[in-house]
Amino acid sequence: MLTMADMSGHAGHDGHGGMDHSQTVTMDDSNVDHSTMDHSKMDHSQMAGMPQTPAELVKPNPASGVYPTAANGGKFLLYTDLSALTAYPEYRAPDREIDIDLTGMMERYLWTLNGEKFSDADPIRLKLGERVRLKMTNTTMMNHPIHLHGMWMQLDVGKGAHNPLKHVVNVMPGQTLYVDVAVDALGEWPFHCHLLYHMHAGMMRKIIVEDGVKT
Ligand SMILES: [Cu+2]
Repeated sequence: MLTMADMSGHAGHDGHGGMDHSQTVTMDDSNVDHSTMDHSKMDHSQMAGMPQTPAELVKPNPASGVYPTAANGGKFLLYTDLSALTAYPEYRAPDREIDIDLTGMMERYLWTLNGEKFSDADPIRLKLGERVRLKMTNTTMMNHPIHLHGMWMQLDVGKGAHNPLKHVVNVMPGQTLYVDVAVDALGEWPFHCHLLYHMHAGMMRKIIVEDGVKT
């Protein structure tokens, strides 16, 4: 995998070429709610007050105005269709949560995290051995495929230890997703939007994993 040092020369490479993603997840049809696929009948006014479970959050936000559908009566696949083949061995509640808003604007072509571009922002510091939950909220009107190097993101789709392990999690407009990271790799790791023109504009952070007692 690429470290921060590698990224300086090869920013476009995703660094996971040797991994076999097909072994990581399997398709699971059992949790799909087909009733939601006909979004024309959705009552948006009632959705605001509904509890938002992880599985519900993974569905596109109808209020975003960007709601993908499948052609010819097909099914648009969602992250809730993914399950890990084997249960994650040390699944537990996270030690802490970090808010990461995906921010920016098309008009001035600014793309940032929490309103700050990479060159202005402090690194995100994690402790080896802790388990961190990232709350990623896309405040923009574009998709952002968020990529973490060095460690898995366990996307919360409501399946606990069978939540899928991901290198890249696409966050749709108006959507909030939660991913858990078992912090198990010392070093400096890039965390960025995988639309590279967004990354170059500043939608990126350095994540530093330090040894020591977890906080
Ligand atoms: Cu982006």
